[in-house]
Formats: sequence, structure tokens, C-alpha cells
Amino acid sequence: MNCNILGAPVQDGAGRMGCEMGPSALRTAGLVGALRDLGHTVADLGTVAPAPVRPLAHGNLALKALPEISAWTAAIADAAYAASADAMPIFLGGDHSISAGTLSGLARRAARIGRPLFVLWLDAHPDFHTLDTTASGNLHGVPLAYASGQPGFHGYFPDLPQRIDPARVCTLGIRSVDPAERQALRAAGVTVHDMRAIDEHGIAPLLGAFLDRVTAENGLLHVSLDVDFLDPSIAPAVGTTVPGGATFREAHLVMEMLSDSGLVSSLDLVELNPFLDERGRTATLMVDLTASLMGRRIMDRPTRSF
Ligand code: DIR
Ligand code: MN
Ligand code: MN
Ligand code: MN
Repeated sequence: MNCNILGAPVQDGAGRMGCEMGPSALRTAGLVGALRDLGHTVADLGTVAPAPVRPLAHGNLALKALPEISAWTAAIADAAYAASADAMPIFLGGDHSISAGTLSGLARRAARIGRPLFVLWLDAHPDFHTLDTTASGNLHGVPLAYASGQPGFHGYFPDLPQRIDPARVCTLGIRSVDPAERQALRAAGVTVHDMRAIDEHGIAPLLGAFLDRVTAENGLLHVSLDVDFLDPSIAPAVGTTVPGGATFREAHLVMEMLSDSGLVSSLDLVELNPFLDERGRTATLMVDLTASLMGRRIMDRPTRSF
């Protein structure tokens, strides 16, 4: 497969500094080499350049860095559209606000190709706040709401060329939901597989059912992997740790099933804060998970569909 690596060193969407170093840490942990070892052709396209910032005032006074994140979203959307023309883009965050841009650009690409875009959101949080409902004001909490066309972004974030149908979004690993998000997720029809569902059913059948839907509609599949999907005991390098996350094997199994499916067309690696890491272990785990997604196996086995 041909892969395009693109750094998006955004940190203003998170509550603390450090995610700006994420792309460097992922490269240092050997992302490009791991992909090449698996036989992929990799182009490192470098770093997205930020768009010019213009002043923006909003009634929600809690909002942080709205002009900056709005500008990044425009720049990243264009870069994501371009990077998805001829290869599988892998976006290196940066905090999760970068996905406002990646999803927007990829939705535009999907519309151009004429195929539906599905999204697998691997995260402790659904990131389904609007500019009006976020209480923290951290804009890494809004990208999924923005990209699926929830109200209130017009005039503040770039107008979407194409929205993502929330019925084609599956969130997995969820364990921290704010009240406004809970209501909005239900109303929009987003599939939410919280940690309790994973405990009760196991992660494989939940993911398998979603992959069957993508297959049935011949969809493209974007995967957005937030470090805090993982349990903090194995992935400390994130500003918003929540106990009770995916285990090492649950996370790898998700990646292995995604690889077997052959459906994944783009990937975000987000929220890595290297300042909070322990000798690079979280960065290394993110690279190893990407390798599983891109074909690394413990043992060869016949491909099956779930
Ligand atoms: C919380 C945390 N729901 C907020 N969100 C995220 O600030 O809106 N943390 N995305 O990673
Ligand atoms: Mn997130
Ligand atoms: Mn999160
Ligand atoms: Mn949130």
C-alpha cells in the first residue's frame, strides 16, 4: 500500500501544552520504518502549515483558541483532501481537534470518489460537543460534532464541503461523556460502544458488526485513534487519562481486525503528549498499533471476515 504521512502539530485544542511534539515522537518511535518493514511505500509529506488566524468572538466565553483551531481546521482539511488523492493518509497529531480538519477533507474526498465515508472513533470521549455546549472550552472536544454537521459552527469553523452521516460513525472505548454530549449523540444516531458494552460482549463482535456495515455499503473507513482509548497503565502520555480503557490486547485485536477487513482508507494518531510519556513507551505503542493495523501479525492465518 502507498501511505502518506502528514504531521499536524496542533496543541491549542487540548487543555495543556505538549501535543505539538506528537509528530516528532511518532517519527522518533519509528513509524516510517515500521511501515516500510511491512512492505508499504511511505512518503513523509512533512508538516501542515497553519493558515492565517483571524479574530473570532463567540458567546461561549469558555472557548479557548477558537481563531487558532479554526485556522488549523481549514489548513488541515485542504491537506487531508490532497493527501488522500493517491494514497492512504496517516495524520500525526496533534490534539484531537486536528480531526475537524481531517474528517472534513476526507468527507470531501469520499464525495468526489462517490463512496460513503464511515468513521471508527477510538477514544475515551465522544468529542461530540458543539461550540455552545463545551464547558471546558477545549476544542479537542468538538471535532466529531463539527464533521457530522451539528449546529453552531457556521461563521466560526470553515463551512463543511460535505458532512459525515452520524449514522455511519461508530465510537468505541467510550467512558467519559458529558451530559450535553449524551443527548446529542442519541439524537444524531451515532453508535456508541462504551466500555461496559466491551466488558459485556467483548470488543470483537462490536467491531465486527460495524465492519460488516462498511462492507455492505462499499464504504471508505477512517480510523481516529486517541491515545486515551488505551488504559492509562499502558499509555500514560496523554493529558486526559481516564481509568478503565482498552487493554493492550483489546487494542491490538481492533487493529488486527481492521487490517483483515481491508477497509481502512485513512488514519489519525492523536493526543500523544510526549512531555507526559515514560521513555517513549506510549509513542512506541502507538507505532506498534499502527503496524498491526497495517498488517503485522503474530502468526499468519487465513483471512476471515467478522
Ligand atoms: C471533555 C474531555 N469531554 C471536554 N474531552 C476530551 O473537555 O470536552 N478529552 N476530548 O480528550
Ligand atoms: Mn478525542
Ligand atoms: Mn479522548
Ligand atoms: Mn468532551
